[in-house]
Amino acid sequence: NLQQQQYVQQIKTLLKQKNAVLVAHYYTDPEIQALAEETGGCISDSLEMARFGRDCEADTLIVAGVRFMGETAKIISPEKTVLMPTLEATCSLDLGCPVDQFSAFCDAHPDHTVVVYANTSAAVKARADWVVTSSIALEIVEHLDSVGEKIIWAPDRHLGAYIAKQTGADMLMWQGECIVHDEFSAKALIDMKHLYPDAAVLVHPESPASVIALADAVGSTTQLINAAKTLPNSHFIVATDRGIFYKMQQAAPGKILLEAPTGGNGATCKSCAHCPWMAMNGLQAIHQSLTDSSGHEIFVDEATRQRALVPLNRMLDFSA
Ligand code: CIZ
Ligand code: SF4
Repeated sequence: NLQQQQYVQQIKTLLKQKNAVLVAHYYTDPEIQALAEETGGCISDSLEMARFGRDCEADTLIVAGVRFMGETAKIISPEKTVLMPTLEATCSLDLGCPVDQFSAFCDAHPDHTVVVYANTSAAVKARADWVVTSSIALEIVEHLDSVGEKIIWAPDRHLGAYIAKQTGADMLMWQGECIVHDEFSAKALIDMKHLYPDAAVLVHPESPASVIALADAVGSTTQLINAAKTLPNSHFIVATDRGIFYKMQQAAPGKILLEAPTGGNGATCKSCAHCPWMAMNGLQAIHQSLTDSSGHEIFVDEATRQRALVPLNRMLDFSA
């Protein structure tokens, strides 16, 4: 509509004026991803968002995603101003892993290497030996296992269980979950597969093991987009946030993309395959962050930043 178009035009002007760039996650709404694309920003997973933010020339990063993504950007690019459309956009994995409890858990198992998912606060990262994202978790845990390390894994229990199964690594699990992926239902998915017998099932490993067991491809957002590009099927049933359809459809034009079913129906599912915090990244909020940055800027205290940078750089160097 007209108001949306006005926001888009004004945001484009403001991005130029402030030498700012829009860095958007695959799970944000399609108009946000389209704007990132049109303005030379980036649309990606959390690992690539961080890398893009570090390597681009902009003075200011507008991180359209959830809070841990803004913090990660600030940790590795302290000289840049990092703004978020809203600082209220959090993540159930981050919320479910408070640093005090997590530190006590680590202290109780001092002989373990601490591996945390990127979906955590800066303070939790500061307590870790390694940070991983879902696109690189398997390789890093495989490596740690091969050199005989015992692992504390936090916070996503489904992703942790999947990696433990794939690698055979010794992993002590924190019991967190993503409210979006945790809702996908194996029972409903089996029914749906009967309706679309030729569809390939693409599953993000934050989903329950029973859903992963039905997958033709399991992987991070980037890996699932690649699977849609490569697999010959005409239909895909996709068990991750539906925001991914924007890029997946570009990568696999002409293919039919279907949302995997959640346990509830439209009236009872909690997140209905779209993260409520990702959904807070609207055009109006982006516009506001560019016109008045107060209440939009990410700060990480310097001692925490320096400690969190070590395990983050380990991941970036490992994946380089
Ligand atoms: O579920 C998320 O928040 C994901 C997949 C983040 C990421 O690594 O891109
Ligand atoms: Fe967190 Fe899940 Fe939302 Fe990703 S989709 S930000 S893991 S709650």
